[in-house]
Amino acid sequence: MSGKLLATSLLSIFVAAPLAAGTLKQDFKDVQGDDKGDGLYTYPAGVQAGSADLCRVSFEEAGDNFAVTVGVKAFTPNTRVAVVLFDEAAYTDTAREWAIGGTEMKLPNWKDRGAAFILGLPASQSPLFDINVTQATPVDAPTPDNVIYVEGGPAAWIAEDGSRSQDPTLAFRLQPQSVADADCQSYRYEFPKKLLDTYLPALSDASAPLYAAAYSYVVVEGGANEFGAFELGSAQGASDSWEDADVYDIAFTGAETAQDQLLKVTGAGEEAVVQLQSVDAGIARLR
Ligand SMILES: [Ca+2]
Ligand SMILES: [Ca+2]
Repeated sequence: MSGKLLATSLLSIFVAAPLAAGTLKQDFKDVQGDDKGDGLYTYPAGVQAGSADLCRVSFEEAGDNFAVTVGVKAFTPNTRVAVVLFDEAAYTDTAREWAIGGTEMKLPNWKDRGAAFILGLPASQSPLFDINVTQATPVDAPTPDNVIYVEGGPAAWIAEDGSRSQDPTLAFRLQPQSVADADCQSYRYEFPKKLLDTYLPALSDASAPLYAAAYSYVVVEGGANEFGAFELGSAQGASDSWEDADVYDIAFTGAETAQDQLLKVTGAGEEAVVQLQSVDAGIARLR
């Protein structure tokens, strides 16, 4: 066989190869400098500027694994990024579930049809890792970092053996991998899709719609820290009412100004809680 014929044969093999199942790959940019909550929030003392400024949230299927990559302007020990994945049934359900992290937001009800992640630095790089396990808080259910939550209230997560657990010592821990990124400090969190076969079958079903929400907040040692997120007070530019979302930045909001509007709470009581409702209002459709 001549070299030219061989090259042609190889080319035809590549052209004829069918697309492999599970090729989801989505990369969402977030504008920088919008880490101001409803437009007025500033960071508590001691927290580096940009610690909650999202600049990227990416999702990728990698064979039997799924990877979430988050980029933050300054990824510090105070940084926490919550990412929630959920299916069509959750998206269309009018009921809402409390978001993970005590952020005073509600999301489409992802219980038994979704999963949430609280993402931070690797344990070895953060003195605040698992602060909501080790620090006394008003809640009876701690919220460990870099785990996969399958229930928000009370919090429960995937254990090493794939079962549902409320024991932080048994949690399956995501291992953050630093990713080179010119825009921001990024980490990739990869896990086997089969871990979510029970709670989010849509993850492994290439034909099933899949949705995501992502938002950032900060944790601090001691002080006004409730349910995980730093409780914003008037000194931080918030009105200090309980329904203020303790969220600095949010992804998937469409136009830049839409974020302020989404996080600006009016009214009173349950109805005043920030609710992520639909695509481009804090939610992205991944497929
Ligand atoms: Ca941002
Ligand atoms: Ca944003």
